[in-house]
Amino acid sequence: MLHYRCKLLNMAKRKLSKQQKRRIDSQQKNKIKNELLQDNTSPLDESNTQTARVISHHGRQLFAETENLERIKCKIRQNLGDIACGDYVLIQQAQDTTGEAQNVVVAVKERTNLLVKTGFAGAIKPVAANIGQLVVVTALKPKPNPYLIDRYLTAAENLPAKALVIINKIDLIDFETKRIVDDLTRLYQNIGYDVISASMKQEAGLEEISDALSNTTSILVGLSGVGKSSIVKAILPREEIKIGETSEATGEGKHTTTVSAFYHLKDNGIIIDSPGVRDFTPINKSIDEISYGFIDVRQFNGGCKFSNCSHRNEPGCAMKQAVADGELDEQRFNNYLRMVDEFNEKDK
Ligand SMILES: Nc1nc2c(ncn2[C@@H]2O[C@H](COP(=O)(O)OP(=O)(O)OP(=O)(O)O)[C@@H](O)[C@H]2O)c(=O)[nH]1
Ligand SMILES: [Mg+2]
Ligand SMILES: [Zn+2]
Repeated sequence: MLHYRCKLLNMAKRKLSKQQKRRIDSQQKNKIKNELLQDNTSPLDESNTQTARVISHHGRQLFAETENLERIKCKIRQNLGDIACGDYVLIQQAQDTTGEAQNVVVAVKERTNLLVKTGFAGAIKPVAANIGQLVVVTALKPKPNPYLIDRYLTAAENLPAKALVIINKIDLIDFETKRIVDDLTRLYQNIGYDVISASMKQEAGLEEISDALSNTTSILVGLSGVGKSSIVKAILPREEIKIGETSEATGEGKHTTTVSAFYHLKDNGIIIDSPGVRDFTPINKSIDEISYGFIDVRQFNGGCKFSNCSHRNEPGCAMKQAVADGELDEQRFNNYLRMVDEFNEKDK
């Protein structure tokens, strides 16, 4: 009997020591994991990291695509700053408490550019990083807003990135809207931008769009409901994309896409279908950025009689003269002045 109890005790002891061992192991693993997740100022050992590109980002977690196109879920080390869809990140593996491998983003690589927007209460929110081309999507419904198009174009110039204008839903064309499409096309083509008229409903303009999106990373911007997701779906028929309903009452969409999505196209093209960006306001850091953003207006910079010309009432204004001579489009010039006014208002 005594012998048996001893045996039980011994077993308990062994069991205890096994449990202890597990606890110590897990504490050690946790330590590694926590060290990785915490802001670590010691130099990064890049030998056991891999590079991946962020395809979507939700709070402290993101999905990234490795160089061999494997999509992995990652935790993010603290204090890495803003991370956006399109960012290249360095990933290291750690083990979690259950011994399972976990990917941790330990650094964000230097970006070529970062598109930001102003969110609620003026907070600056990153939209996408390392963008080669901004595709400004407009449509016949909701109606094109040239001021918004110009705001996107100034954003593209300052990123810097190429810009392309797509006028979607031309199947809805009628006598009145035909003039809108023609005017927009002529205006932006004259300035030097590519303009593609398209209809996802009639599958018109698809090849032109596909060609324009090859060999670069593009982001689609434009009002909710213009058909950004429909364009992606049309050029990538096998991808599953949620297409939203357009509200018949207002002609506006319902902000169907809420998280940036990332798609591969033919010829190394990549497209990021951003959330509805109804409130997108490119953040101009200076009047110079606005002037630079209007590629047609900027060529008259420095040509006015007064070096501090506001281009409103002064004599010898090269810009007003250009408008009078038909060398500068009046609507673009007015949009430029309006953007300058809005910038100055903001600073008051
Ligand atoms: N008539 C017509 N309708 C279209 C066309 N392209 C898209 N639509 C419709 O427009 C609506 C909105 O399309 P989406 O692709 O969801 O619009 P979106 O720009 O992605 O909208 P958000 O994700 O909210 O920013 C859907 O009902 C589409 O079926 C087109 O070429 N012609
Ligand atoms: Mg969408
Ligand atoms: Zn002037």
